[in-house]
Amino acid sequence: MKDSQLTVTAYDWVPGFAQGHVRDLRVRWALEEAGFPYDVEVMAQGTQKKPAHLKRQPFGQIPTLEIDGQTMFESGAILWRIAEASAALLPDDAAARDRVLSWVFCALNTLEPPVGMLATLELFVSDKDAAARLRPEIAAAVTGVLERLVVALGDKPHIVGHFTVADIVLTTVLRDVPDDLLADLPSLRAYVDRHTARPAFQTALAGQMTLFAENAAKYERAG
Ligand SMILES: N[C@@H](CCC(=O)N[C@@H](CS)C(=O)NCC(=O)O)C(=O)O
Repeated sequence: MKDSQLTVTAYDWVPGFAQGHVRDLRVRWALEEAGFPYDVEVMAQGTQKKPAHLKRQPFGQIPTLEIDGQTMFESGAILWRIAEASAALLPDDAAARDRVLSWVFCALNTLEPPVGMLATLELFVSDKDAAARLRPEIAAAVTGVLERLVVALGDKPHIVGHFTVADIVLTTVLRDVPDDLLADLPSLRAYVDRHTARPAFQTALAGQMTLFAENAAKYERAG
């Protein structure tokens, strides 16, 4: 994969609340950690729902990763594909790899759904009274899974042995948890800070944010 032609899709701009949180970040971060060179295909807002993109991503979303002309979608699948090609992201030991795979699925299937539900409630539900009424219940569901994660992580720096792809997925999900819910869980706050301090994360984040800064004027003009 190191010598493959790799192209990740990214938006040219998103609203402020989503900046630094769009899922091409995960892919860029994994590629940076692996040391695999890649191009970025910058997509103007709206083009994600056009037939050309729907052919490669059936739901009109990003990210996709093109690998030597073959396109993959779903950030979890893409990250696993990258990890399988990089010793920087997966341990050699088969049992440890299985634990990493379990944690990747856990991040996407157990943690991300309630975190995403909370974000939907806070950002997209137009009935603000209904959102405020429902928030405590959804927040409790998020806290419930986070408290189990605290126990599983214990005082380890990474979720399985050394740094792996599971830490990338977990960190990107935890970054979407509102501050008030992480405030009482210092080990998770420290976990996020430890991983987002990595140079590969910082490079990936800068790559995403630079595009938004470059294209902001175009969208602000459009109102
Ligand atoms: N499960 C998908 C979710 C992808 C997703 O939700 N992508 C968002 C950006 S983070 C998107 O492109 N949404 C459609 C849009 O903004 O029009 C994945 O992990 O790849």
